[in-house]
Amino acid sequence: MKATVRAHTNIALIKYWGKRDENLFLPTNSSLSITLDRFYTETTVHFDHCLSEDVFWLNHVQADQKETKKIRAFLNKVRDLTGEVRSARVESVNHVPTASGFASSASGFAALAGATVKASGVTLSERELSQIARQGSGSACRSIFGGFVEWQKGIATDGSDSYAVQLLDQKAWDLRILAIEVSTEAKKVLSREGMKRTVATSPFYQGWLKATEVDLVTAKKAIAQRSFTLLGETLESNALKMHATTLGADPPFMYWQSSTLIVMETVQALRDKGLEAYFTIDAGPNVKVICKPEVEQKLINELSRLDVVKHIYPCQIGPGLCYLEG
Ligand code: 2P0
Repeated sequence: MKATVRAHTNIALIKYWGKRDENLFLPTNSSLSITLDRFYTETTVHFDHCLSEDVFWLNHVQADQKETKKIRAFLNKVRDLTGEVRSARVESVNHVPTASGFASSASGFAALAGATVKASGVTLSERELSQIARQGSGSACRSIFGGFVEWQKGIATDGSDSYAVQLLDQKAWDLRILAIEVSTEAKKVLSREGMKRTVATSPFYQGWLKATEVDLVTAKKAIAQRSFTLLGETLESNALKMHATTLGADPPFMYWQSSTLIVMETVQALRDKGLEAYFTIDAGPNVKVICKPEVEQKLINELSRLDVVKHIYPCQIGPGLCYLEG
């Protein structure tokens, strides 16, 4: 059996930063994201009794042992659940700009979860799919859904209550996201390692956990009320707090570059002049700027004047999993 699924990337407005269980990918805090229309992964999974082991092709090239091992470990988790015994050929294509630093693990594991389950001939709820995708990469559990999505951390030790839920669908609130590329260099500290080090060593981590709980409540209220200012202030402050924890880690690290700071300062200066927009930053130097549709073009014009800006990708809010033919 064969299935092809498309899943879109997401960006967190309230960040996932830290695990309480690394094997099950259980987070220490709940997070909230929007799914993007622009960047996605398409994955085909074909279970074939002629194959003696799983094979993985990424962007039309056969992946190395290390990458294939990660995919195989994930397929094993799904096989345990569905009873599938055959090996699979997995073909994934990332429609994320090459080496842009925009993460594709969320869309990658969401698409893989959807295609593997479908190809096994099993029907699961979106909630169950979210729990499976989570075990490939935490943020992937949010990419099962479109629109505004909350990943509820849960408290159970087996992960049964840690999954994403949709807060608003794709069309409910038209906000725009500018993905601002300032660097295409590979990051020095991968997010998985970065969050682990922060949890273990940063004296600011307990403060982060407390504050982010409050931020989540505020962000959900802002979304329910469609209050852009409240949401923007909350998401910007939450991103800054996440990055503050990395400065306290041992050894300390920082995802920002000078170009990152220039974009951040410019967004704040434009806001002071009445162009309302807010930034967020993930585990890398690139910046995402959130705004309303009516200021999008003006903001693009202003930000593209900066020498440090290599590329701007305008995005809208995107859909959840799409099942494709073939
Ligand atoms: C997020 N990040 O909420 C946060 C903000 C990075 C900064 O989710 O170890 O690739 O695979 O669960 O999902 C990146 O972490 O980490 C991430 P794993 P993942 O989007």
